[in-house]
Amino acid sequence: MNLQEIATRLLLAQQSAKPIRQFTDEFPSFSVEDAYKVQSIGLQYALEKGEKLAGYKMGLTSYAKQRDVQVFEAIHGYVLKSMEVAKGGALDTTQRIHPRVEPEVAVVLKSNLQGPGITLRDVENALQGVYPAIEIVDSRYEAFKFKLADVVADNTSASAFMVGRDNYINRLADLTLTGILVKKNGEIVETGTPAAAFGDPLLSVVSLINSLAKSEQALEAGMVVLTGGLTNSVPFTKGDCIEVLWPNETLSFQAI
Ligand code: OOG
Ligand code: MG
Repeated sequence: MNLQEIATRLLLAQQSAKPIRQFTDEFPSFSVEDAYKVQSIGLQYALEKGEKLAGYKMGLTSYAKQRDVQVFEAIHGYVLKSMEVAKGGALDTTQRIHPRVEPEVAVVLKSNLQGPGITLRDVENALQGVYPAIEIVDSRYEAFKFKLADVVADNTSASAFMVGRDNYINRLADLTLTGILVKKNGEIVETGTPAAAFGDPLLSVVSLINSLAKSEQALEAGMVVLTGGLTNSVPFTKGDCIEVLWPNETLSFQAI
């Protein structure tokens, strides 16, 4: 089992929008540690092509998401600048295999934080912004089926994201129980609240920073952190209009 080869196969699946078999079937010894190495090889490939790191994402931080994909552990991946979609923009489905959308909270810091030992208080003191966000996930595996190591190697299914503008930094007490609606073609298909992510999405940031510390990486000021899907993810196809409604802001896109 060659980790470079696994990274290359995942990249080809993404570029051709053709799904592949999960690696844990082929290589039963493929571990989560190997998978994070594959993920960083993938990031290296992207940076060599001139892509820029926009930040990180946490995954499977809510019970809804864990139950959805039957993987019961939080994971993390990276997001690139090229993955960002403008509010109200178009999302190209032809470049994707079986995209799904999920409502999330995005967090940005004003100063770098490096673990280990970072606490919730450290994150609160370093906050620049806490925003409504959307993530589009697109597993590179057939039938959206994977085990923990597979999904980590696949950069936690990262595909695209959108960040809103309504900053909750001075309303953090309101954030966790704020109601969110996900609409597909005008119909409500999911409802959720930020508390679904670890009880408080800021705890997801704490977890990310302490995980990044294992490879001596810091969360840098200005980077975006997607803190994890708050509901089941919602599949969509060409022609669908997706809207995520927060009290003061709606994030939407048109799938083309
Ligand atoms: C795995 C990625 C999970 C989240 O927010 O929980 C994730 C997947 O569902 O494909 O991004
Ligand atoms: Mg997500």
